[in-house]
Amino acid sequence: MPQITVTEHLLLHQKESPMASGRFTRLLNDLILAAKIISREVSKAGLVDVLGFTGEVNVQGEQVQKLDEYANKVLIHRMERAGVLCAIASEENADIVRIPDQFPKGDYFLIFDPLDGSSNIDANVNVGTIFSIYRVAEGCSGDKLCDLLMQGAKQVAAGYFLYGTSTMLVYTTGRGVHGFTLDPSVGEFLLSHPDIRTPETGKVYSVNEAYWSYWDEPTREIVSAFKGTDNPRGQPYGGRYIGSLVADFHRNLLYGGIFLYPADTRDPKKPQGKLRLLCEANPLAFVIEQAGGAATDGERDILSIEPEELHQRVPLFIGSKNDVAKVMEIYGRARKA
Ligand code: AFP
Repeated sequence: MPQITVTEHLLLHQKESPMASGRFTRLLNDLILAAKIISREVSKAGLVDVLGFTGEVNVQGEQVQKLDEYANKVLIHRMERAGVLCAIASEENADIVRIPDQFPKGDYFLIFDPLDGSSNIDANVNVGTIFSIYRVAEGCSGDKLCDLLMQGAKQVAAGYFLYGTSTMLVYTTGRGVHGFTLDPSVGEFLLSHPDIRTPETGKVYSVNEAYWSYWDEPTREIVSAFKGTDNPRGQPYGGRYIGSLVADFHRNLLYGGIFLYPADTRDPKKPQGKLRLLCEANPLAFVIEQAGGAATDGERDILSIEPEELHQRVPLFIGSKNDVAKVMEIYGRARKA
Protein backbone atom coordinates (compact mmCIF):
# COMPACT_ATOMS: atom_id res chain seq x y z
CA MET A 1 0.00 0.00 0.00
CA PRO A 2 1.49 3.41 -0.94
CA GLN A 3 2.02 5.41 2.21
CA ILE A 4 1.28 9.11 2.28
CA THR A 5 3.19 11.24 4.74
CA VAL A 6 1.49 14.12 6.46
CA THR A 7 3.63 16.57 4.49
CA GLU A 8 2.55 15.04 1.17
CA HIS A 9 -1.06 15.14 2.32
CA LEU A 10 -0.70 18.78 3.30
CA LEU A 11 0.88 19.71 -0.03
CA LEU A 12 -1.84 17.86 -1.97
CA HIS A 13 -4.61 19.56 -0.01
CA GLN A 14 -2.89 22.91 0.07
CA LYS A 15 -3.95 23.35 -3.55
CA GLU A 16 -7.65 23.11 -2.65
CA SER A 17 -7.31 25.25 0.42
CA PRO A 18 -8.08 28.95 0.74
CA MET A 19 -4.79 29.13 2.64
CA ALA A 20 -2.90 27.99 -0.44
CA SER A 21 0.42 29.41 0.59
CA GLY A 22 3.35 27.41 1.86
CA ARG A 23 3.18 29.32 5.15
CA PHE A 24 0.44 27.18 6.61
CA THR A 25 2.32 24.01 5.65
CA ARG A 26 5.38 25.47 7.36
CA LEU A 27 3.35 26.13 10.50
CA LEU A 28 2.01 22.60 10.65
CA ASN A 29 5.41 21.11 9.92
CA ASP A 30 6.93 23.01 12.83
CA LEU A 31 4.09 21.88 15.06
CA ILE A 32 4.72 18.29 13.96
CA LEU A 33 8.39 18.59 14.81
CA ALA A 34 7.54 19.90 18.29
CA ALA A 35 5.10 17.01 18.78
CA LYS A 36 7.73 14.45 17.73
CA ILE A 37 10.08 15.86 20.37
CA ILE A 38 7.35 15.73 23.01
CA SER A 39 6.40 12.20 21.95
CA ARG A 40 10.01 11.08 22.33
CA GLU A 41 10.14 12.47 25.88
CA VAL A 42 6.70 11.10 26.85
CA SER A 43 7.75 7.62 25.71
CA LYS A 44 10.79 7.79 28.00
CA ALA A 45 8.74 8.81 31.04
CA GLY A 46 9.56 6.49 33.88
CA LEU A 47 13.13 5.97 32.64
CA VAL A 48 14.35 9.53 33.04
CA ASP A 49 13.44 12.11 35.65
CA VAL A 50 10.44 13.65 33.92
CA LEU A 51 7.60 12.31 36.06
CA GLY A 52 5.98 14.17 38.94
CA PHE A 53 5.32 17.80 39.73
CA THR A 54 7.56 20.82 39.27
CA GLY A 55 6.21 22.27 42.53
CA GLU A 56 4.57 25.16 40.68
CA VAL A 57 0.89 26.00 40.20
CA ASN A 58 -0.26 27.18 36.77
CA VAL A 59 -2.67 29.93 35.75
CA GLN A 60 -5.54 27.44 36.17
CA GLY A 61 -4.57 26.83 39.81
CA GLU A 62 -3.39 23.31 38.92
CA GLN A 63 -0.12 21.59 39.88
CA VAL A 64 2.32 21.74 36.98
CA GLN A 65 3.75 18.41 35.87
CA LYS A 66 7.35 18.33 34.71
CA LEU A 67 6.29 16.95 31.33
CA ASP A 68 3.62 19.64 31.02
CA GLU A 69 6.24 22.31 31.48
CA TYR A 70 8.59 20.54 29.09
CA ALA A 71 5.93 20.24 26.36
CA ASN A 72 5.00 23.90 26.80
CA LYS A 73 8.63 25.02 26.45
CA VAL A 74 9.24 22.87 23.37
CA LEU A 75 6.13 24.19 21.64
CA ILE A 76 6.86 27.84 22.41
CA HIS A 77 10.52 27.53 21.45
CA ARG A 78 9.71 25.88 18.10
CA MET A 79 6.66 27.89 17.18
CA GLU A 80 8.00 31.38 17.95
CA ARG A 81 10.67 30.67 15.30
CA ALA A 82 8.16 29.44 12.69
CA GLY A 83 8.01 32.90 11.11
CA VAL A 84 4.27 32.68 10.38
CA LEU A 85 2.70 33.43 13.76
CA CYS A 86 1.72 36.78 15.21
CA ALA A 87 1.15 35.36 18.71
CA ILE A 88 0.95 32.15 20.69
CA ALA A 89 -1.23 31.24 23.64
CA SER A 90 -1.01 28.23 25.91
CA GLU A 91 -3.15 26.78 28.64
CA GLU A 92 -0.07 27.07 30.84
CA ASN A 93 0.58 30.80 30.31
CA ALA A 94 -1.59 33.49 31.86
CA ASP A 95 -1.15 35.89 28.93
CA ILE A 96 -0.50 35.62 25.24
CA VAL A 97 3.09 34.88 24.31
CA ARG A 98 4.39 37.56 21.95
CA ILE A 99 6.80 36.65 19.16
CA PRO A 100 10.25 38.04 20.10
CA ASP A 101 11.47 40.86 17.86
CA GLN A 102 14.35 38.85 16.42
CA PHE A 103 11.95 36.42 14.67
CA PRO A 104 9.78 37.14 11.64
CA LYS A 105 6.04 37.36 12.23
CA GLY A 106 3.00 36.30 10.23
CA ASP A 107 -0.75 36.48 10.56
CA TYR A 108 -1.54 33.12 12.18
CA PHE A 109 -2.42 32.77 15.86
CA LEU A 110 -1.75 29.43 17.57
CA ILE A 111 -3.29 28.35 20.85
CA PHE A 112 -2.68 24.98 22.51
CA ASP A 113 -2.99 22.79 25.53
CA PRO A 114 0.58 21.42 25.59
CA LEU A 115 -0.15 18.21 27.46
CA ASP A 116 -3.80 17.52 28.08
CA GLY A 117 -4.50 14.83 30.66
CA SER A 118 -1.13 15.38 32.27
CA SER A 119 -2.33 14.48 35.76
CA ASN A 120 -2.46 10.89 34.42
CA ILE A 121 1.10 10.78 33.13
CA ASP A 122 2.59 8.99 36.11
CA ALA A 123 0.12 6.12 35.54
CA ASN A 124 1.16 5.76 31.87
CA VAL A 125 -2.23 6.93 30.59
CA ASN A 126 -2.57 8.48 27.13
CA VAL A 127 -2.06 12.24 26.99
CA GLY A 128 -2.04 14.67 24.08
CA THR A 129 -1.37 18.11 22.66
CA ILE A 130 -4.50 19.92 21.46
CA PHE A 131 -4.07 22.84 19.04
CA SER A 132 -6.13 25.47 17.33
CA ILE A 133 -5.05 27.87 14.59
CA TYR A 134 -6.65 31.15 13.52
CA ARG A 135 -5.76 33.84 11.07
CA VAL A 136 -6.00 37.37 12.43
CA ALA A 137 -7.75 40.16 10.58
CA GLU A 138 -5.66 42.13 8.13
CA GLY A 139 -3.67 44.87 9.82
CA CYS A 140 -3.72 43.21 13.27
CA SER A 141 -0.32 42.94 14.87
CA GLY A 142 -1.44 40.21 17.24
CA ASP A 143 -0.22 42.25 20.19
CA LYS A 144 -3.68 42.82 21.63
CA LEU A 145 -5.65 39.98 23.17
CA CYS A 146 -8.93 41.40 21.84
CA ASP A 147 -7.71 40.81 18.26
CA LEU A 148 -7.05 37.18 19.07
CA LEU A 149 -10.27 36.27 20.85
CA MET A 150 -12.29 34.80 17.99
CA GLN A 151 -15.23 32.46 17.67
CA GLY A 152 -14.27 28.81 17.14
CA ALA A 153 -16.01 29.00 13.76
CA LYS A 154 -13.09 31.16 12.60
CA GLN A 155 -10.48 28.45 13.19
CA VAL A 156 -8.53 27.62 10.03
CA ALA A 157 -7.19 24.37 11.43
CA ALA A 158 -7.34 22.35 14.62
CA GLY A 159 -6.49 18.95 15.94
CA TYR A 160 -4.43 17.01 18.38
CA PHE A 161 -1.43 14.77 18.82
CA LEU A 162 -2.22 11.73 20.93
CA TYR A 163 0.68 10.09 22.73
CA GLY A 164 -0.78 6.62 23.21
CA THR A 165 -0.01 3.08 22.16
CA SER A 166 1.26 4.87 19.08
CA THR A 167 1.57 8.60 18.48
CA MET A 168 -1.15 10.01 16.26
CA LEU A 169 -1.98 13.32 14.63
CA VAL A 170 -5.64 14.01 13.92
CA TYR A 171 -6.45 17.30 12.27
CA THR A 172 -8.84 19.25 10.13
CA THR A 173 -8.55 22.34 7.98
CA GLY A 174 -12.30 22.34 7.36
CA ARG A 175 -12.15 19.65 4.68
CA GLY A 176 -12.74 16.51 6.65
CA VAL A 177 -10.73 14.95 9.43
CA HIS A 178 -7.60 12.93 8.78
CA GLY A 179 -5.54 10.79 11.12
CA PHE A 180 -1.84 9.98 10.81
CA THR A 181 0.22 7.54 12.84
CA LEU A 182 3.86 8.19 13.64
CA ASP A 183 6.07 5.44 12.25
CA PRO A 184 9.01 5.69 14.66
CA SER A 185 11.28 3.71 12.34
CA VAL A 186 11.17 6.48 9.72
CA GLY A 187 10.13 9.37 11.97
CA GLU A 188 7.16 10.27 9.75
CA PHE A 189 3.43 10.60 10.37
CA LEU A 190 1.74 8.33 7.78
CA LEU A 191 -1.89 8.57 6.75
CA SER A 192 -3.67 5.80 8.66
CA HIS A 193 -7.21 7.17 9.11
CA PRO A 194 -8.33 9.12 6.00
CA ASP A 195 -11.66 10.98 6.14
CA ILE A 196 -12.73 10.00 9.64
CA ARG A 197 -16.50 10.01 10.13
CA THR A 198 -17.99 9.53 13.58
CA PRO A 199 -21.15 7.38 13.91
CA GLU A 200 -24.37 9.44 14.12
CA THR A 201 -25.37 7.58 17.29
CA GLY A 202 -22.81 6.32 19.75
CA LYS A 203 -22.53 3.43 22.15
CA VAL A 204 -20.48 5.09 24.85
CA TYR A 205 -21.01 7.92 27.32
CA SER A 206 -18.00 9.47 29.05
CA VAL A 207 -18.45 11.60 32.14
CA ASN A 208 -17.00 11.90 35.61
CA GLU A 209 -20.11 10.68 37.38
CA ALA A 210 -18.55 11.27 40.80
CA TYR A 211 -19.77 14.88 40.43
CA TRP A 212 -23.43 13.78 40.38
CA SER A 213 -24.27 15.59 43.62
CA TYR A 214 -22.88 18.86 42.18
CA TRP A 215 -25.06 18.74 39.03
CA ASP A 216 -28.42 20.37 38.43
CA GLU A 217 -31.53 18.26 37.68
CA PRO A 218 -31.41 18.49 33.84
CA THR A 219 -27.78 17.32 33.87
CA ARG A 220 -28.70 14.32 36.01
CA GLU A 221 -31.60 13.62 33.65
CA ILE A 222 -29.17 13.62 30.69
CA VAL A 223 -26.76 11.19 32.31
CA SER A 224 -29.69 8.98 33.39
CA ALA A 225 -30.95 8.97 29.78
CA PHE A 226 -27.65 7.53 28.51
CA LYS A 227 -27.70 4.93 31.28
CA GLY A 228 -31.30 3.99 30.52
CA THR A 229 -33.28 3.46 27.33
CA ASP A 230 -34.70 6.93 26.59
CA ASN A 231 -31.83 7.80 24.31
CA PRO A 232 -31.00 7.64 20.58
CA ARG A 233 -29.72 4.08 20.91
CA GLY A 234 -32.77 2.85 22.82
CA GLN A 235 -30.61 0.87 25.22
CA PRO A 236 -28.01 1.70 27.89
CA TYR A 237 -24.70 3.08 26.64
CA GLY A 238 -21.42 1.70 27.91
CA GLY A 239 -19.53 3.95 30.34
CA ARG A 240 -15.92 4.84 29.49
CA TYR A 241 -13.99 7.61 31.22
CA ILE A 242 -10.22 7.89 31.12
CA GLY A 243 -10.03 11.41 32.58
CA SER A 244 -7.80 12.52 29.72
CA LEU A 245 -10.01 14.51 27.35
CA VAL A 246 -7.95 13.93 24.25
CA ALA A 247 -7.97 10.15 24.81
CA ASP A 248 -11.68 10.00 25.69
CA PHE A 249 -12.46 12.18 22.68
CA HIS A 250 -10.37 10.12 20.26
CA ARG A 251 -12.00 6.84 21.29
CA ASN A 252 -15.48 8.32 20.94
CA LEU A 253 -14.60 9.92 17.58
CA LEU A 254 -13.70 6.50 16.17
CA TYR A 255 -16.40 4.38 17.83
CA GLY A 256 -19.17 6.92 18.37
CA GLY A 257 -20.36 8.27 21.68
CA ILE A 258 -20.62 11.37 23.79
CA PHE A 259 -18.19 13.06 26.17
CA LEU A 260 -19.79 15.26 28.83
CA TYR A 261 -18.14 17.77 31.16
CA PRO A 262 -21.10 19.76 32.55
CA ALA A 263 -21.16 22.85 34.73
CA ASP A 264 -21.25 22.00 38.43
CA THR A 265 -21.32 23.64 41.81
CA ARG A 266 -18.06 22.20 43.15
CA ASP A 267 -16.03 25.38 42.93
CA PRO A 268 -17.87 28.73 42.93
CA LYS A 269 -14.95 30.17 40.94
CA LYS A 270 -15.52 27.64 38.14
CA PRO A 271 -19.29 27.57 37.61
CA GLN A 272 -18.78 26.62 33.95
CA GLY A 273 -17.01 23.33 34.60
CA LYS A 274 -13.34 22.65 34.05
CA LEU A 275 -12.63 22.64 30.35
CA ARG A 276 -11.28 25.60 28.44
CA LEU A 277 -13.14 27.04 25.47
CA LEU A 278 -10.17 28.17 23.42
CA CYS A 279 -7.62 25.43 23.87
CA GLU A 280 -9.83 22.38 24.42
CA ALA A 281 -13.49 22.82 23.42
CA ASN A 282 -13.04 24.82 20.19
CA PRO A 283 -10.41 22.65 18.52
CA LEU A 284 -12.22 19.42 19.38
CA ALA A 285 -15.55 20.94 18.30
CA PHE A 286 -14.04 21.81 14.90
CA VAL A 287 -12.76 18.24 14.54
CA ILE A 288 -16.03 16.60 15.58
CA GLU A 289 -18.17 18.81 13.31
CA GLN A 290 -15.92 17.98 10.38
CA ALA A 291 -16.34 14.29 11.23
CA GLY A 292 -20.15 14.58 11.21
CA GLY A 293 -20.64 15.02 14.96
CA ALA A 294 -21.58 18.02 17.13
CA ALA A 295 -20.50 20.00 20.19
CA THR A 296 -22.52 22.22 22.50
CA ASP A 297 -22.37 23.91 25.88
CA GLY A 298 -25.97 22.75 26.38
CA GLU A 299 -27.49 25.75 24.61
CA ARG A 300 -25.16 27.00 21.88
CA ASP A 301 -22.90 25.38 19.33
CA ILE A 302 -19.42 25.53 20.84
CA LEU A 303 -18.07 27.07 17.62
CA SER A 304 -20.54 29.98 17.84
CA ILE A 305 -19.45 31.20 21.29
CA GLU A 306 -17.78 34.62 21.34
CA PRO A 307 -14.91 34.31 23.81
CA GLU A 308 -14.42 37.00 26.42
CA GLU A 309 -11.29 35.73 28.10
CA LEU A 310 -8.25 33.71 27.10
CA HIS A 311 -8.81 31.04 29.73
CA GLN A 312 -12.60 31.00 29.65
CA ARG A 313 -14.19 27.74 30.76
CA VAL A 314 -17.23 26.16 29.18
CA PRO A 315 -19.51 23.17 29.79
CA LEU A 316 -18.83 20.65 27.02
CA PHE A 317 -21.03 17.97 25.41
CA ILE A 318 -19.30 16.61 22.35
CA GLY A 319 -19.62 13.58 20.12
CA SER A 320 -22.13 11.77 17.93
CA LYS A 321 -24.76 14.06 16.44
CA ASN A 322 -27.85 12.29 17.80
CA ASP A 323 -26.37 11.98 21.27
CA VAL A 324 -25.53 15.69 21.42
CA ALA A 325 -29.08 16.44 20.16
CA LYS A 326 -30.43 14.50 23.16
CA VAL A 327 -28.47 16.76 25.50
CA MET A 328 -29.82 19.89 23.75
CA GLU A 329 -33.37 18.52 23.93
CA ILE A 330 -33.24 17.96 27.71
CA TYR A 331 -31.59 21.31 28.50
CA GLY A 332 -33.95 23.06 26.05
CA ARG A 333 -37.00 21.55 27.77
CA ALA A 334 -35.64 22.56 31.19
CA ARG A 335 -35.10 26.16 30.05
CA LYS A 336 -38.73 26.42 28.89
CA ALA A 337 -40.18 24.85 32.07
P1 AFP B 1 -5.12 17.56 33.51
O1 AFP B 1 -4.44 18.06 32.23
O2 AFP B 1 -4.82 18.38 34.71
O3 AFP B 1 -4.89 16.09 33.72
O4 AFP B 1 -6.69 17.74 33.28
C1 AFP B 1 -7.27 16.97 32.31
C2 AFP B 1 -8.62 17.51 31.95
O5 AFP B 1 -8.59 18.88 31.70
C3 AFP B 1 -9.18 16.76 30.77
O6 AFP B 1 -8.20 16.16 29.97
C4 AFP B 1 -10.07 15.71 31.40
O7 AFP B 1 -11.14 15.34 30.58
C5 AFP B 1 -10.55 16.40 32.65
O8 AFP B 1 -9.50 17.28 33.02
C6 AFP B 1 -10.81 15.44 33.75
O9 AFP B 1 -11.26 16.15 34.87
P2 AFP B 1 -11.88 15.42 36.15
O10 AFP B 1 -10.72 14.79 36.86
O11 AFP B 1 -12.53 16.52 36.91
O12 AFP B 1 -12.89 14.40 35.66
